[in-house]
Amino acid sequence: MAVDLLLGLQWGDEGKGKIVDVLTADYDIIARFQGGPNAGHTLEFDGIKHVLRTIPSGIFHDKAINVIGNGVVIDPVVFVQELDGLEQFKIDYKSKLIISRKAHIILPTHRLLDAASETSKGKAKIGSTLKGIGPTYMDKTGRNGLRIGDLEQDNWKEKYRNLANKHEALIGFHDVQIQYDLAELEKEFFTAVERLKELTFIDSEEYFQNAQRNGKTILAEGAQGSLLDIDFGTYPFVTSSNTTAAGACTGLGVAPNQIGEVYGIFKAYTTRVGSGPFPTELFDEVGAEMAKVGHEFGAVTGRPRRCGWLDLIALKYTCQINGVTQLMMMKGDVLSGFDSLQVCTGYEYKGETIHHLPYNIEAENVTPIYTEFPCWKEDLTKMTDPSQFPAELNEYIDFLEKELEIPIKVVSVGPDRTQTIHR
Ligand code: 2SA
Ligand code: MG
Repeated sequence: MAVDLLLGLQWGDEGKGKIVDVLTADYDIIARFQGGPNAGHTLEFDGIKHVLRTIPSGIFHDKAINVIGNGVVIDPVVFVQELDGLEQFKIDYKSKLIISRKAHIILPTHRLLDAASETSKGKAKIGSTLKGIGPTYMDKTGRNGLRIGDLEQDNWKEKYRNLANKHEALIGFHDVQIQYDLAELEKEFFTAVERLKELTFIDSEEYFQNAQRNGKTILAEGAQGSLLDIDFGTYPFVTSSNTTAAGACTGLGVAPNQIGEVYGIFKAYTTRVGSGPFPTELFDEVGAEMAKVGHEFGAVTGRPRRCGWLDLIALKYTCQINGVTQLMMMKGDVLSGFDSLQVCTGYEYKGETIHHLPYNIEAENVTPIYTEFPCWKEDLTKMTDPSQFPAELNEYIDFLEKELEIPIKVVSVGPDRTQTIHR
C-alpha cells in the first residue's frame, strides 16, 4: 500500500486539520512528518472546536493509529497540555499515539533562543511563533540535538545539561535582554518529560515499512504550507523544515516510490501569518472583510492573518514541487457576496510579464496581474452537493482546474466535518 500525503499549498492554515479529520475514516494510520507546536490544526465537530499542535489530526477517530515521525520536533510541555486536552474528551491516547525515537526535543532554552533571535532581528524578524522551532532544527542539522530515543538512555540529563548550558551562552551572544527563570522552566520540562515517557516510542522507518507490507493505509499530514518550506518557500521568511512532499519521505522513513495520492489543499483566497512577501495581499476593506468573515487569526498565537487574492502562479509552483494529484478548495463560503473576485495569473517583473515565481517576490519586485471573475452571492454553508453550486462558483472552479491541470475533488463550505462536498 502506498502512503498518501495531505499538504498545504500556500502559507499554512489552509484547513488541513479539518480535511485530515474528514479523510481519517479511510486510513489506518495518520502521521505527522515535520514541524512541531508551531502548527495549529483546527478541527470542528459536534459544535466543539479543537486545536491540535503536535498530535496528528486522526486522534479523534476510534481506530486510527497516530504517529509522530522523526521529522517532527516535540516540546514536551506543549505536548502534555495537548494530552490533557484529549483526556477531557476521554480519548484513550496511550493506545493510539506513538512517537519516533528519532524525533528531536524542543528544550526550554530553544524557546528562549527563538525569542532572542527574533528580538535581535528587529524589523527584519521572521514573525516566528516563538515555539523554539528554528533553534531545535538548527541543533538537529548541527548534530547537537536531544532526541526522543535519548530519553531511554541513563545519561540523557547530562546531554540535556550540556546543551542547555551551551544555549545559555548563545542567548548572551544575542545582545538583547531576555528575562527568564530557567529553574522554573526546567521544573515544568522535566515533569512533562516523565509523562511523555509513558507513551510508546518506535523506529518510524521500520514501523512504516511493516505497516505497508501488512496492507495498512497511511496518510501523512503536513503542517504549515509549501510556501513556508525551508528550501522552496519565501526564504528567509519560512519555517525550518521541508513542508513539501519530499519532507514526508525524510520525516517518516518512507521511500519516494511509496508515495501514492498527494492531496493539495488551498484556500479560495490567500492568507499569511508572520512576516515576508505576499504579492496579492490586500490592504483595503476587501482584505479586512476576508479576515473578518474567514475568522483569520492564528490558531496558536492568535495573531491576525494577512489576507489577499488567490495567487495562481504561486499555486501552480507548489502543485508542481509537490506532485499534487487531487486538489481541495477551502473557504469558498467566505467569498460569498463579494463584488467580484480577482485571481493573480501573472506578475509584472522588471518591465516584463512573467508566469513563474521569480527568486525575489518582494512587493518592489513584482506586481500581480489579475484576471477578474464574477462572485457568487449565495450562502454556500448549507449546501451538500455540487449540483447546488451557483454558476459563478463552477466557473471559478473550472478555471482553476484548467489552469492547474489537476481536479478539484473537494470543496469545503464551512468549518464543520459535515460541510465538505465531494465532486
Ligand atoms: P516558526 O514558528 O519559526 O516556524 O515560524 C516561521 C514562519 O512560519 C510561519 N508559521 C505559520 N504560518 C501559518 N500557520 C502556522 N501555524 C499557526 C496556525 C500559526 C499561529 O495554525 O495558525 O497561530 O500564529 C505557522 N507556524 C509557523 C510563521 O508565521 C513564520 O512566518
Ligand atoms: Mg493552522
